[in-house]
Amino acid sequence: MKALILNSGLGHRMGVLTSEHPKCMTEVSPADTILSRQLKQCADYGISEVVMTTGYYDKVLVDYCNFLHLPLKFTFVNNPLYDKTNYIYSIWCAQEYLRDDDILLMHGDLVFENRVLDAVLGSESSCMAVSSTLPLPEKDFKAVIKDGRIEKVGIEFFDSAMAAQPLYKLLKADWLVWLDNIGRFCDAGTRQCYAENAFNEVSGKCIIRPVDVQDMLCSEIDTPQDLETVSARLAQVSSRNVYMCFSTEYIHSGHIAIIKKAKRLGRLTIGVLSDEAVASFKRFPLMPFEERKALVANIAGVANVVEQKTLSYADNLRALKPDFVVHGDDWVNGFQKPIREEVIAVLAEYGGQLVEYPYSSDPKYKELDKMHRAELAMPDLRRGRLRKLLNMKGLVTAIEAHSGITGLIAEKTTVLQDGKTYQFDAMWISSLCDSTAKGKPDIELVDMTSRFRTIDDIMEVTTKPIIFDGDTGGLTEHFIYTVRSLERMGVSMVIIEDKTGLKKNSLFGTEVEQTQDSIENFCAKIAAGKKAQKTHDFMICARIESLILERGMDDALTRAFAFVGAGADAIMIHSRKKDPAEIFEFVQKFREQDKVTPIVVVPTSFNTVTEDEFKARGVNIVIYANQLTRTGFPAMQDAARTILEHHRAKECDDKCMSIKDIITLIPEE
Ligand code: SPV
Ligand code: MG
Repeated sequence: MKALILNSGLGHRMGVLTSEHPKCMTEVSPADTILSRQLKQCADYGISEVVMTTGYYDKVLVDYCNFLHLPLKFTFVNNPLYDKTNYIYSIWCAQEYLRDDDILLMHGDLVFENRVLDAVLGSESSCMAVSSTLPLPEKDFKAVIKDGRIEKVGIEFFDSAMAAQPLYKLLKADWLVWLDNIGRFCDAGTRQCYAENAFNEVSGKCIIRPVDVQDMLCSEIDTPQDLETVSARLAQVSSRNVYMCFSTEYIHSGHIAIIKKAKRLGRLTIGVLSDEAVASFKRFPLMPFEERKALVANIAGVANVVEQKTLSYADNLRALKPDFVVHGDDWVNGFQKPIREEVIAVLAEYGGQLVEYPYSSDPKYKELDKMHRAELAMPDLRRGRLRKLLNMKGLVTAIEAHSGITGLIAEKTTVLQDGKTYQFDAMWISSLCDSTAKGKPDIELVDMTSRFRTIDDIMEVTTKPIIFDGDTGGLTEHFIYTVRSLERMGVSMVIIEDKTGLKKNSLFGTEVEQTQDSIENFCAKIAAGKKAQKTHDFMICARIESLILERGMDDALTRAFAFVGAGADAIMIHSRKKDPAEIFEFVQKFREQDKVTPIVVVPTSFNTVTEDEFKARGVNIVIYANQLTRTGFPAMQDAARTILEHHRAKECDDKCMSIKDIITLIPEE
């Protein structure tokens, strides 16, 4: 597309302001003249060729354009009869340069804000800027609109008309129809009328649609009074603030493109999501907040960067009161829809506006995302994430997974509530559920090789950190190897319980015979494990069975401090009571002496306590240890029974996921 800017006129109504240069060189802001603004806008919107008609102060104008050093190729065409003809003839003088492309046509005295250019250039058909909200001007252009297109343009039309501005986008086919008629006018000696007179005769073949720019700034400057009004409006437009939110860790061309559009609307502030918000919304950020902030701050056009602590924009919008919020249109549906609705509501509180641009879904962005995901699944990155999450969130949640599919449920289940997204932070590979899935009792019968196989199945399809239920840890000599293997695989934490001999599930409590290990032995096992590990990331958590085995609170606490002394990175305190009192008592007494060692709980029995309450009391990891197994198996038993009862599968159908859903449940990577 080429720009055609008409600058041949005398601009005599401007008085002394045009005594030394053409009107377009009049200053409209401290930084710009009418013309420099137009030219910068052209360059910014990717227009590289400008055809400019000249006349009055021709040389001053040409020198000025070159002096601006913009990435534009100029073709200047002088209208030798500039003082005797109108711009219809200037256009005709330049016609040989105007036949090979679409045209953005503007008068040289027109000042318009970028939103106007967005609307005009965004039009798929030829168009002209009109306003449905401005009163019809007495002496300026009006456009007669019929059947969604412009029938006539002129100062004399008032019926079915709207105020119109000489800013057109003209597709080549339409433009050539108009241009040829301009030629007929000029050849016939009709050179003192508007080019629009030629258009009015051929408007049936040159289809120009109105683009309604309402009360956006789009005005010609004809008089010193116009200059004052337009300059004041321009100052307002330039002081507008724009807000966008970014959660990304890498910048691709799609981000740059939307930033470029956003900054055209005003001074751009970017809200960078906090690590915690990113972790809850997407997945754990590989790059911490400060680095993401620096990345965004250094993008050209970004004036300011602030932290956005939640997915909800509300706090930042109320604090910053931006005139515009910019976003891709991908959030119109889907899980971000409520966030969008809240943005619209908050903007309405003070008269702000949401501007949405089409979302760019280039396949290479998906590829980048996939690579990023793959990185998160790599052992070194996955292993260290549990510690990072603990530091970041204070309280981490984990849900049981015992297979690829339960791993995917743990990985992908998300709930949007009160403008926040919730998902599990980590996965727990329970001995109970791993054994149950294999139809075996939870007595350390499923050997480590088989348990590692389960870890591998889960790791293959997920990225979240893994906490492994290591039962008793086995013999110390064996535990060393287990630690090394788990660490190498990328597991973040192993929890071993202070029992010995034939281990039974803790939820049996004292109903079965269980032997608690001595403090000395168990400390030695912990110390040996800590010595064996190679990285700082891997964590060994000591699980205390004193409350399960009814050995009392003092025993539990004595063990806890001894195990921490032996090197345990965390303590898990277990109970099978419904009442959380003994867990709370333990946490309180432990925290009186140790403020930092993470505490883990498994609230299978004491399941009324919320995560917030646990956090407030000083707990750091909450493990939902068996709920997927306990909900999945009854559903399967019920299906099996239903088929047996009816001797066919029909009655079972309503209980089943559709075949289509099940085959699309797992996307092919
Ligand atoms: C498991 O999930 O295997 C556990 C927790 O060890 S519990 O079943 O509560 O003992
Ligand atoms: Mg277990």
